[in-house]
Amino acid sequence: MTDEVQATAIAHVNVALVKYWGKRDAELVLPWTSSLSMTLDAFWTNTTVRFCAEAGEDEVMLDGVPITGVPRRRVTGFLDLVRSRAGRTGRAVVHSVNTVPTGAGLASSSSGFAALAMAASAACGLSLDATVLSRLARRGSGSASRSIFGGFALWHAGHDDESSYAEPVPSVGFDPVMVVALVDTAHKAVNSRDAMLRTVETSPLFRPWVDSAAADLKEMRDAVARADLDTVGEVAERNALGMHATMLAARPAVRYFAPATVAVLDAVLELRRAGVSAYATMDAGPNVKILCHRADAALVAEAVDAAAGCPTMVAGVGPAARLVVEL
Ligand code: 2P0
Repeated sequence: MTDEVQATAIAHVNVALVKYWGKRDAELVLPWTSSLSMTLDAFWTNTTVRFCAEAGEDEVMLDGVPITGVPRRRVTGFLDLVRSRAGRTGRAVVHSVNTVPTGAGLASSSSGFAALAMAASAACGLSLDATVLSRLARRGSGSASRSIFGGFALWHAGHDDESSYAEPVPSVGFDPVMVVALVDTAHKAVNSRDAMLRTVETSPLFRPWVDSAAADLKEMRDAVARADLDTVGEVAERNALGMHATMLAARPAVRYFAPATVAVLDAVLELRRAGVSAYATMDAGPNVKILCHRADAALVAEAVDAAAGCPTMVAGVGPAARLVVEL
């Protein structure tokens, strides 16, 4: 075995159009519902993993700063999983750089664990196909299973480790953008892992939302395949607001809406009344992602600015995760 081995991977953030919210099995990260996402070109994580021969503590750096506590344990636990698959021992050094604010509901864990899964497995000499890689990334963070793929990806909930993985969804000619309204990029008060657990355990609206998700998924898959932005948008908006309703009904409530969030949601309704195809989705944070045609992106950004005075970024459909070839 080589003493020191390393690999670098880049994975892009994805935003779910039909959401994952709630685990049936926390250890294996098996979700209650299947979900479907769009990978974004504008936000990604670049991660280098080096495995050393000597024993010792793993070193995990995010944006040049060592991470500690629970986030660090999630990474080292994931590295243990990769080491045990590869039959490798010795410490790891991980350097990760995010182009997206971490922990602010901008899906940094989706790109983060997808890049980590790809870089760590390659550094160990494991040659995994995209399905196996998706299953591995899922163990780090559920949404990461989808960031292995570019374009649109469907994560099958499955019923065990083998059957729970993502795959690409056909989407010929579908090229929308998401205008991301950066309402607040500070670290959120309740992280998504804790929020979804509380929702599953206490929200009387959780089961009805799970029951409605199957129809949303089917409608979404068909609409993506025929590049039908209005149906994609309608289903995405109702699915996301339904997910937030489950959280609002949790005990105690999990509420990610800020005043500016509501102002942006109002602006989206105004845009639709004016005939613009613009639809909102939100994740575990106050930021709003507005799906629209590329030609309308500037108009949507202006409306957000006028309504809430917050900055926006425009993201198109992004590529699959990939290894960076070192020269
Ligand atoms: C999603 N989110 O489908 C949903 C919608 C947030 C709202 O996946 O506990 O970081 O690591 O599996 O993937 C965020 O949760 O959760 C998420 P874990 P994850 O994108």
